[in-house]
Amino acid sequence: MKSPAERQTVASAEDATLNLPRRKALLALGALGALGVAVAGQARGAGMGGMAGMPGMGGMAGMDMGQSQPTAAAPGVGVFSRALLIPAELHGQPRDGVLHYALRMAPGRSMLVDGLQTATWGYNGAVLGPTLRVPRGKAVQIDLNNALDQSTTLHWHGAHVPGEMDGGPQSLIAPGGQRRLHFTLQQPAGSLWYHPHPDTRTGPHVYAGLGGLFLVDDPADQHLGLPQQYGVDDIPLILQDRRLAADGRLLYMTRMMDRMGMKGDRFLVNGREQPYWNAPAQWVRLRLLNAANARVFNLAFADGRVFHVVATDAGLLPRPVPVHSLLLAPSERAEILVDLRGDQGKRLVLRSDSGAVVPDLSAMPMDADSFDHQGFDLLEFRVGPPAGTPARLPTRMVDLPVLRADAPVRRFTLQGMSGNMMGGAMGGMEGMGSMRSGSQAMGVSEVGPGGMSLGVGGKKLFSINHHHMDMARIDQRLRLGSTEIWEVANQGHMAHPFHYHSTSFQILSRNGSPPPAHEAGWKDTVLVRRGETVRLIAHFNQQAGDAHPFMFHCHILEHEDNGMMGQFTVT
Ligand SMILES: [Cu+2]
Repeated sequence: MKSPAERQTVASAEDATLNLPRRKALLALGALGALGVAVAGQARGAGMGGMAGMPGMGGMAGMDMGQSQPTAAAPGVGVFSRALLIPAELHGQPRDGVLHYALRMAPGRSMLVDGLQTATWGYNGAVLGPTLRVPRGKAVQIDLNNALDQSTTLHWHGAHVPGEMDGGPQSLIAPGGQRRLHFTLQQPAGSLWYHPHPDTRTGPHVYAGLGGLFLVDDPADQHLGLPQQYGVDDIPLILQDRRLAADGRLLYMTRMMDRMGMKGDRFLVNGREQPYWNAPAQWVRLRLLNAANARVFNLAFADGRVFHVVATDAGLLPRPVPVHSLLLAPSERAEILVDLRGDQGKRLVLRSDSGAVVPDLSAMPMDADSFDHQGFDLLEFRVGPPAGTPARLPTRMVDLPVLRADAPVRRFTLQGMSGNMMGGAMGGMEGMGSMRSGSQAMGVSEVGPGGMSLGVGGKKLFSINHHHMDMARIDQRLRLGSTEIWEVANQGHMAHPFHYHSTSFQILSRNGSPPPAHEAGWKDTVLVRRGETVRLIAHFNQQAGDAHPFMFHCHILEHEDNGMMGQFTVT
């Protein structure tokens, strides 16, 4: 068996030799693919299809609001020219009974797309970050170091930590600044993640490349027989989309419809476009993270095979749930088991069957692009011989406690962008190219990596309970130790992934019915479809005062950055 490092070396050598002829063919295919998409959009224009068919909107799909920036050709069909990268694991260094970790945010250069250099930001590297392994019940110390040219924060998404350690918008780290965190996690094993959370700038900071996985490990779960050889049969898949200029620069908020949520036409897994994975012919565990700013993935295998959901956002399910497809909204995670025992020598493709779900998720043409209406490939499995100790599919995993509320139901309503707001939003886009003065004079950069726009966050476009985010206002005050039901009703025309900090919840109901079995576990993000009302229950045992409150917000980052967030204390 090769170590992950050796496998990576082999992959690089293959890249160097394989890619040239393949790339040329794909560029040609890409141009054809783009043409096909445009035609399909027009054909569907009479219904809910692409904007190309909307009166007066025909030219908008290709319209850049700032500089004229031709984008690189973008096939939805898999490229599969380079091997999947597995993020390095970061285990804490034990010292004085505490596990020590260090993360440094810094600029770098990455080859997200084969053959193109892209300026990006990353943690301890050029893009994304290492996979932190944090054992349950162990004291940790984490040193953060900001080597970027602007302020940011680092939030532990899904972690049960106090407000002061949570990395919310109040916890800014200045350029060149540092911050030391201490906490001990007392929560089930789960696949959490970390990402920036500055007020009005979370979207561009994540888009620039910042984000990584953060696994809570619990020895109690290691006897279940689940695949747990990291990088061999237990692999993280960080799913994202990006739009690039022809010269490789990241394009952010350059089109009118980006305001509804930034979506790209290049599909990345662990920071590489549509890679392949040399998978072993055995049960494999995929830790899926939707780290896209706005796009919902409807994951499925091209051959339609069944796979088994074993974990939701923040913990294992009572038992595996077989499915043919799995909806994953921004910031949701799932762990799935796939049986590759009979597939040696075969190639399989993991893709998003987006078109199957778009009617549930959006009603307006601006909400969905051609990839939402059709689908796209993500990762090719090249199944080779088994490796290491084969694992199995467990029959039972964990017991979930039944929570009982001890406070009145707390109600939230979600409002999307209305027709008249749209006009305002578009007005806002026009000024984008010229808003580069202000804080630049104070030595704080107003652009992202490679000159990437930071967008126009801070507009009052999306709201919760008809309030827009205000750092100076506490929206909800909770009692420490309480167990509360939160009811979230979507009054808008598109689906919103609702997330709150400091705890994990269980979904009690969707429109009055129990959630599907694959959602009946610990979660921290829930997709609320248009017209839907969900009820969630959680225990609040982490403290947060007015200086460092917790956030509740939509996890479409451009919605969060433009008002769809609120603050709560737990005291
Ligand atoms: Cu939203």
